[in-house]
Amino acid sequence: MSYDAIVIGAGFSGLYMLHRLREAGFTARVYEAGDGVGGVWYWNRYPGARCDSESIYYNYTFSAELLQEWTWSSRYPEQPEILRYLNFVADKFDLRRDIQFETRVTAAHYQEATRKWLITLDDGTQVSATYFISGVGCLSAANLPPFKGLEQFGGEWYHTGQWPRNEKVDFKGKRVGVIGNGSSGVQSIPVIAQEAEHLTVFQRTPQYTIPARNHPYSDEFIRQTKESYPEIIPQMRESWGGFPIAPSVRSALEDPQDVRQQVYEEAWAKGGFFLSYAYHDLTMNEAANETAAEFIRSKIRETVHNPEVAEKLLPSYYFGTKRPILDTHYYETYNRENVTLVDVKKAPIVEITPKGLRTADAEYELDILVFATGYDGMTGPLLKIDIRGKDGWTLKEKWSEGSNVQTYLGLANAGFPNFFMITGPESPSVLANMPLAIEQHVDWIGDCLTYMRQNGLETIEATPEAEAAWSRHCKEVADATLYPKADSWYTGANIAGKPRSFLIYLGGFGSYRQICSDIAAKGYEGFTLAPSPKIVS
Ligand code: NA7
Repeated sequence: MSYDAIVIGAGFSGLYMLHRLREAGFTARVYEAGDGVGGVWYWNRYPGARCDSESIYYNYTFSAELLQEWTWSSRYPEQPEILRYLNFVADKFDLRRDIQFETRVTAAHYQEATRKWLITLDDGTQVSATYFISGVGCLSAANLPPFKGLEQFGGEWYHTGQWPRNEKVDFKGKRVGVIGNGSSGVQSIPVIAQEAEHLTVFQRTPQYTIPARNHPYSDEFIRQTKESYPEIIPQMRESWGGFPIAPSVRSALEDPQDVRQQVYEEAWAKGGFFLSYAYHDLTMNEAANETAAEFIRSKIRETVHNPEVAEKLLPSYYFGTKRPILDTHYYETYNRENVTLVDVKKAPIVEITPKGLRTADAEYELDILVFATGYDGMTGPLLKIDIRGKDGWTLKEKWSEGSNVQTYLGLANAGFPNFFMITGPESPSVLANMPLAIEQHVDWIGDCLTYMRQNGLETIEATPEAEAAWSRHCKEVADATLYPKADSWYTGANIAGKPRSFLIYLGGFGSYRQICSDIAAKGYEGFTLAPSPKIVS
């Protein structure tokens, strides 16, 4: 079989890409590993999993009708509701007929003779396409650290990002261990603690988390929001992060201590990401950062009754330089009698035993072990697939060369014609409102393919020079901030042996959008576009 385009993944990216391709008259096929749509929202079914972008902004915006038809229940809905939304979208736009479920793409090789991509599926079938588009997401390659002895564990174990689909994990009466306290750990720990007989949290690095202050939306609020979308959406598109929130223009160091305290108290009371937006220089200036960091530490000391436990929970990295976390009663959970916090930086995990887990100084008996250990972010999902461009060059080889991963705009790669990445490395992706970032890439790709068809062009490929310049720009922007100093999945530092490079464009979503539009308007500057030989001859 041959298609105009093959897309991997039926999450937010793949669903809209399919719709956009079909609307433009291209033939397209989506391959999806799961047995349903949803992507990250299909796989992340762990207890407490919820969105931490405010739901009224966590939408596709391409269809005014869809915006009016769908109604979110609360500020931060749980995973099942977001999955229902994506199923609603798939039904509304009749997307399923072009999606092949329970199918993984194992390889994608560019054939220079035919200028087609040859795609291999996990059942051995091969299909081809002119365009190969990745919608694999940024956080779909689960990181299961290679702890010694996992195979001998006598209990049940789960990774938060590969949670069982058809059975409820029953924590009642069980001794549960959770390794990891990023967003997934922080969301699941309070929920598991309520059910388990005992919960032991194995924490390596304390994190800053801010109350989500989730609440149901009133009918009136929903009515007003739906009415205001025509004004809100342009603001979102032009903003730094894809939300209609104007960042502060003030430095944290401009305000006297009492005023700053008030600003932080108000942001804390609102919950969500307001604290990150409280001053413009929190992720730029160490002293400014410390004011916010110390404010959160004071909240931890206030909330957690046992001072020794509170002390273990105090973070020391620069606030905001790892993905900010929102919680519902996270710190309060450590006041429960049935919860123990173990510092595995001080006494590292040595092995998983048949009965539980052994650290350097103690042994813990466990019935269930939950790995909230995160992901090989940004590049991991793509590198799980054997992707080869011109001359058989693999993406893995390409991204191992030089001092950092190189892409053009996070959308394309020199050496890999007609291959597009939706929210690839070096795009704003996860530091923007994801559905919006995805839509922008999908629209850009859709427009590009239409332009190529209209102009009799067959291949598009980033030039090495444009790519090197973009990567340099990404690095310069990141290096002017505190972000690269943190050991996070943004830098690849969370995966042993992964080359360290800042994998996200920090110049802001609105400016990035403008850059991409300008490049398209200049006839795809920085790309080489070639006509189809049959048109030339
Ligand atoms: P994260 O944020 O990467 O968190 C992973 C957690 O697992 C973090 O606390 C890690 O500690 C911990 N971890 C990882 N490996 C180990 C080992 N070997 N030993 C002990 N602890 C370990 O992943 P999440 O799934 O929570 O969130 C991912 C994104 O999803 C999030 O950023 C949002 O964008 C949504 P560390 O901090 O590395 O010391």
